[in-house]
Amino acid sequence: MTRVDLRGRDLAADGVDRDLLPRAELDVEAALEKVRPICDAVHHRGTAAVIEYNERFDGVRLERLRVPAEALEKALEELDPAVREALEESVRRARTVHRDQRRTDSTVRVVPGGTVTERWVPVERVGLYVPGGRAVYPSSVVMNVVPAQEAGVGSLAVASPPQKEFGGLPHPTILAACALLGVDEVYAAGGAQAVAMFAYGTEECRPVQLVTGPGNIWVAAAKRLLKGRIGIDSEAGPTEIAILADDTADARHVAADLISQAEHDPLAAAVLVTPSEALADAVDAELASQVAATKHAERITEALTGRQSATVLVDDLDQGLAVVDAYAAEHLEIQTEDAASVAARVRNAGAVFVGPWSPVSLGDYCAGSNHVLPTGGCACHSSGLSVQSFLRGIHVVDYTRDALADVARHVVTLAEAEDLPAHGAALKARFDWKVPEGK
Ligand code: HSO
Ligand code: ZN
Repeated sequence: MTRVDLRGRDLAADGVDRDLLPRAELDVEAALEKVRPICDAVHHRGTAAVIEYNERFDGVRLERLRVPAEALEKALEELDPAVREALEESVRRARTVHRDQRRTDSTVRVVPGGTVTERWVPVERVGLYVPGGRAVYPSSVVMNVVPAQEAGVGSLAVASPPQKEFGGLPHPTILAACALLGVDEVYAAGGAQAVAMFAYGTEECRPVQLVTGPGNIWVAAAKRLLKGRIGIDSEAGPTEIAILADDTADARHVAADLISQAEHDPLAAAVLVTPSEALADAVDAELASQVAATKHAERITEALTGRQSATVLVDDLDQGLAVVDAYAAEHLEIQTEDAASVAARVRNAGAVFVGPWSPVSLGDYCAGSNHVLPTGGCACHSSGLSVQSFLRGIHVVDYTRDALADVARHVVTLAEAEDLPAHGAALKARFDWKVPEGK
């Protein structure tokens, strides 16, 4: 991998210039104009427009988009038993973690007679987009559906592109994962038209309030365009792995883990941050031999040699932490001495994987953690998908007459200070147009 040498810089004092760090760029903005007419067409012409765009982009003309129940059942029956067992384990662990994230309503007594309750209410209906093509990830169905279900979302629909080789249905493994999770509303619809179908609703599909799930640049653009009308999770960009490692790390493991995420996409980012030049050399040597033996060597090589991937040399772990914090990786592995205390100092990452026995691949499938995580540096302000992503907190305000009388003069004063006297009048009207003195 390319080397970026940051040794000798006072990063703690100067801060880390993000431009020094490698990163892929995805121009979602440029895709917006192409996606706008697709969304408008679905808005105005419903299912017919989705069918036309499916035909144009996926080469399949369908009569109906809704996948019949029998097709879902059949896909589950025909699923490889080992894959079914693995998915069931993945679901079990994800449920264990996500069930624990559920919030309970809480009431705070602000003053005698005045309470504010925070009520957590699930989003009523959610649309989950599941990509087709190169990325057929039943594990992502698990990672989106489990938190939604644990949050108590009442209605969940899935859309995934129609596949020519499967008679116009979405990929059978995706259908099987939906069936396994008890999701029975699945549509053969892909790209921007699927997101628009969810947002506006069609004759077949009721509109949803929230769309989650990864997708290509067109899906990301449609989500950005329709945000506001619908809520969205983050716009998923190409996968990233950063590894902070010292010379206690095993170069074979470090290389294997960098390769594991590079396998997703030629634009995937793999970044090694280390104070050890010897480790950096050993990892490069390992990459050279391991990549050649992988099934997807071509795209892995492209990802590892792309400008988004690099080895960053630092003076020590303190400087290394400043770098990984500035990078804010989707996945961050800590492979150092006393990894748990180093990990405890990380501020920015989508998920942190501690020590030699917690590789990112574990988190992708079976750790119990969620693998839908912020990319592109968004981990400095956003979290991965969780039960919380599917809930809204509603403040319920309940004051008695006396409690209102006590604070009325402050409300009136602030309203006047903002030149909004009608706000104050709403209180005065309750007290014969006088401002109560309060206690
Ligand atoms: N690493 C991907 C998730 C995934 N990996 C799905 C395998 N399948 C983004 O976190
Ligand atoms: Zn992965």
